[in-house]
Formats: sequence, structure tokens, C-alpha cells
Amino acid sequence: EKKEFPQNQVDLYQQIKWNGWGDTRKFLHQVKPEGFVALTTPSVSAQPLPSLKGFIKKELSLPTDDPNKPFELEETPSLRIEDIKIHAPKQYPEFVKELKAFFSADQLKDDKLARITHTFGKSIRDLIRVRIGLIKYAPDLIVLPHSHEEVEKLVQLAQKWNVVIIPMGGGSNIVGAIEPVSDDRFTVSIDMRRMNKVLWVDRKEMTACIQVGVMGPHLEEQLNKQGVSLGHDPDSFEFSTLGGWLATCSSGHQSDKYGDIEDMAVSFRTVTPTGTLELRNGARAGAGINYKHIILGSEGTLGIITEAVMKVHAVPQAAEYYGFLFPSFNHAVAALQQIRSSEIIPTMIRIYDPEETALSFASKPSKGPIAEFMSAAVKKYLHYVRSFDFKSVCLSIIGFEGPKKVVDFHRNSVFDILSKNGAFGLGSAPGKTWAEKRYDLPYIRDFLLDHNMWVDVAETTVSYTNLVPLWKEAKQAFQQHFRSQGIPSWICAHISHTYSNGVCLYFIFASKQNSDKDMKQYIEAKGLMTDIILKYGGALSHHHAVGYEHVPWMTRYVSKGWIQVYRKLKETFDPKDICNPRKLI
Ligand code: FAD
Ligand code: PL3
Repeated sequence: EKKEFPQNQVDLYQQIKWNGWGDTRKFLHQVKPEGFVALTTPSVSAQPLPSLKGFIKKELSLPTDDPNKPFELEETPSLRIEDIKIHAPKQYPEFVKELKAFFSADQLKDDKLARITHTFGKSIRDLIRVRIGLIKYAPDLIVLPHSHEEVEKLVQLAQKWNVVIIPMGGGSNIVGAIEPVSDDRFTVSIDMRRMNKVLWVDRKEMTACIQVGVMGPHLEEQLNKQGVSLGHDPDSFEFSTLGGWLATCSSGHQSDKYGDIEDMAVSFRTVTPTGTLELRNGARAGAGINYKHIILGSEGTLGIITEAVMKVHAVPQAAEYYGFLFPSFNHAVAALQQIRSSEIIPTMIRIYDPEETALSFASKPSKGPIAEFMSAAVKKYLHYVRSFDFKSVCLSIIGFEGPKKVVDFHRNSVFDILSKNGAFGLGSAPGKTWAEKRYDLPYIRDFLLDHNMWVDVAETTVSYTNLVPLWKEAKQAFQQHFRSQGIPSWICAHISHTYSNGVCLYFIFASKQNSDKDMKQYIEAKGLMTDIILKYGGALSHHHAVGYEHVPWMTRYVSKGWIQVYRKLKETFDPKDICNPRKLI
């Protein structure tokens, strides 16, 4: 039976930038003639970021550049959507005729915007290509299902007609996870975002059953109305979905307390070409392999996840986030290890290295609490009384959530460890600023691309033993690589998720684009960073998944035996290889 969807529905892909990150109404730009950089958001027309341009100049200038010459940012705008050419969609009348018997016209799209936004994720490789209109393969059709049953129908038809299906959530992956890799078969992108309801909440078991196409804010809004929260807050929270999080083994800011997505998932329904797989609910089972882990992280290559039962927790009574300055990265790491072994674990511990600390200060607005906390008086005190060297200072944001009494106890215990390790408390203002601004950083990337620069990231899980050696070597190797070619470059890192036996170490690196504006620089940097990560026994990714970007390292990372196991699973669930082919391995 066909169900009509409200005609006034504006689909989410129409509200998200096709050639950049996030909300179409939020962007960084230069204010002329004043020359500073400002952030415009739906609520604020232009919020000056007075230090950012100077920071970029300082970090991305060559020693030979004349410091007295005015610093002009080159303009390198993206093409307009009207000017982008995309090959016509393939036709498959027999398949589409059957599809139309079950789906309304409003659920099927093949216009240019739909096809472009369902091809690219948000990696630097994606943004560079889409901005210049380099589109090799795009899906031929986008289907927007409303229910588990509709997904089942769609997968059955795809299996019958040998059609490639690629599930898509928010399209926020940065590993090429949703892009078709050939055009030998008709390809459908399954946009899950109309499946966005919380179906039930069970306050006794503290679980919720959720349609997985829901995006972060809409999910929390529905859960919060019932007094609960999932507690999964990745940097991409505003523009990614529960299905994407499950399919990529995602991790959020507060994972130290609430767990990574695999810890929150109880069960889910997965539609594969050979049938639907269900899982049992329950706290745990020691009855054989934990089958849930076969689907988690499978990136749409084994089937489509439609609904998930997730653990939820009460909306925290208290949520307190504080800022600290450490004299050096080593001091911060020592404090972190002591906190972890004290077994009183904060909800979040983020530690920025000196370079990212400088970026953090440089990208703050002029007014507000953040401007005050680094007042001249504090600086003087830190320098003269505490002997801090500002070149090596590291900012840390530490958060506590839960019942007030628990938060009080955790905070006091952790503060004790911090002060024993030379940390200087900045109070709650930096925590407040972090919470308000935590989704803003990726908008800087679009601004850099608009001005002949690029920025990319690499992240891993690394042991405590290898943490500082990896941090040092990766940064040195990156700087050396670009310095030897006379290209200005910049690199920083932070620790974003902590475990008893290691942490997530996350690098951000930037450079000027070369004259060809190609991806050579990025590809070299990515290779360099990944090789060093693997050398130190790091995970190929802590939370960014595999897609096709990480495939070249996959055999080295997991070993041939496990790749054989995966291949057998793929043959079993998806014998015609219609589910997101050539991703993962
Ligand atoms: P998509 O990008 O649409 O898809 C990702 C993969 O999942 C694809 O292979 C797709 O086929 C598959 N998939 C999607 N839905 C389903 C489904 N229902 N069933 C089966 N397969 C499906 N990641 C983190 O974990 N933590 C972070 O803090 C974080 N920060 C980020 C910040 C930025 C600015 C960006 C651009 C990315 C960030 N990411 C982060 C990466 C990305 O957001 C995650 O990988 C996220 O989980 C992807 O979700 P999505 O809904 O956008 O999935
Ligand atoms: C996935 O986790 C994130 C994908 C993109 C993130 C981009 C981060 C941008 C940071 C901006 C860095 C400014 C660089 C300044 C150069 C001197």
C-alpha cells in the first residue's frame, strides 16, 4: 500500500550545504573593508572572530614572506550548482515500474542537487572535488523510505533486478562511504532521513526503540521530552543519523561516561538481500558470538539497519564543564593517566596540545567569558608565579554529568589530581564556551577552501605508552614533509576520548593549496600520517570508519584471516554484491 508523505516536506538534503559543511545559513566570511573574519549563524548576522585571520597569517606564512606586507587572502570560490555538470542518470524502466507500485513519486528523486548530495560525504577529497564539479559516478536514483517494511520491499526489488543500494544517513562520513565506485549497474541511494521517529521509550529498562534515520538534535528532542537522553554527541551531531553512527562505530564527546555507540546499542533490525536479521534484547548474553558486532561498523555493506533499541539514561541533573591550563602536554597526559587509574572518570576529558590551544584562543569571538579568562592578570600570574611558558601551554576541557551529588564527588576528586599535576583552573567559562561552540570548527574548513588553503584530519586509538611518541613523530614528519617542499603548513592535535588502556589522538593539519589545486598534497599527508599511526600500533581509525579512503591499509591492519571471514559474511548476506560494493575491504 502506498503512503503519501506530506507535500510540504523539505527534505534534509535540501537544507544542508552541498559543497561544504552543515547549515546553509551558517558560514565564515571576511568582513570588508575592515578585513576581519566573522561567523554568520541563523541567529547572528556576523560575529567577529578578531584573531583568526592573524593566526592564519602567522601559521601559514613562510619565513621568507615580508611581515610588513598586508596579508591578503586569495579568493578561490566554489563553482555554483548551476555550473556543475553531472552525467544523466541511467534508465531502468522495469525496476522503476515495480518501485513505483510501492513508493510515491515524492519518495523518488533524481534531480541534480539530490544526486550530488547523495554522492559525496564531507572529507576534504569530497569537498575539493565537488567544489570544482569533478563527479565521476553518482547514484541514478534516490529513494526515501518511511518504514522498515518499505526498506524490505526496496531491498527485495534491488536483489531481484541486481540494483546497487547504498544507504545514506546524514552523509557526514569523511571516508568516501556513500559514493558509488562504478557505473556498471543501476545505483540507488537510500536516504533514511524520513525514518526519524522514536517509536517507544521504556523507562523501566531504560531503553528506546528508534527509527535510525533520525538526526542528532531531532533524536535528543524526542527523547528529552520523555526525560531521557542517548548521550551520543559526535562533532557531527547536528548532521548525522543514528543509522550512520551504528554503521560506522561512531563515538561522541561524552563516550568516557556513556560509552561509544556499540556500548549503547542493544539490538537492531537489519534488512539484507537474503532476509531481515533481528537481534534479541536484554542486558547481555554469553551464548556464542555477539552477532550485533557483525553489523556494527559494516558501513551498509551487509544490509540496511532500520530500527534500533538503544540504552538511554536520565537527562542529567547536573552537567558541569571546566577549563584548565597545563604547563605542557606531558603534564596533561600524566594527569589524565592518574585520573583514569583513580577509577573516578569524568564524563569528558579533552586535552589540546599547544598548537590547538593557540587555535582555540584564536577562533574565539571578541566578547564574552572566554575573552576575560585569559586576561592580562591571569597571564602575568601564570608566567611570573607559576612559571608557565605560553609556547607549551595546553588547554583542557573536563566535564562531569549525572546526579548532583555524584558530580560533586567526581569533580572534587578529579580537581585534586589536576592541581597535583600543575593544572591551573579557569573555572566554568571555557567549558560553557566549548559547549556553545563545539560544532563550529568545521565551518573554518570551508572558509580555508574559499581562500586557497586546505585542512584535513587523522585520528586513531593509541596506547598510553605510545601516545607522546606518536604525537611527536607525526607532527615532526608532517612539518618536515611540507617544509622540504617550501610549502607553509600547520599541524595540531588533541585527545578526545579516553579509555583505561589508551586514548583517541586526533590530528588536524592544514596547508596552502598548490598551484594545481589538486589532491596531491592531501593524499601525501594522509599516507604519511596513516603510516606513522600504524607504526605505533594505533587503530586505523578510532571513529571515522573505512569507506574507501582507508581500504589501502586494511589488509595490513586487520590481517588476511579476518578479511576472509568478512568476505564469507558478505557472500552469505549479499551474494550479488549489491550492498555498498567495494567499501571496507
Ligand atoms: P553517512 O555518512 O550517511 O553514512 C556513513 C556510512 O554508514 C555509509 O557507509 C552508509 O552506507 C552507512 N549507513 C548509513 N545509514 C545506514 C543504515 N541505516 N544502515 C546501514 N548502513 C548505513 N564521527 C564520530 O564518530 N565522532 C565524531 O565526533 C565525528 N565528528 C565529525 C565531524 C565532522 C565535521 C564530520 C564531517 C564528520 C565527523 N564524524 C564523526 C564522522 C561521521 O559523522 C560519522 O561517521 C557518522 O557516524 C556518520 O553518520 P551519517 O548519518 O552521516 O552517515
Ligand atoms: C571529522 O571529525 C572532521 C572533519 C573536518 C574537520 C575540519 C576541522 C577544521 C579545523 C580548522 C582548523 C583551522 C586551521 C588554521 C590554519 C592555520
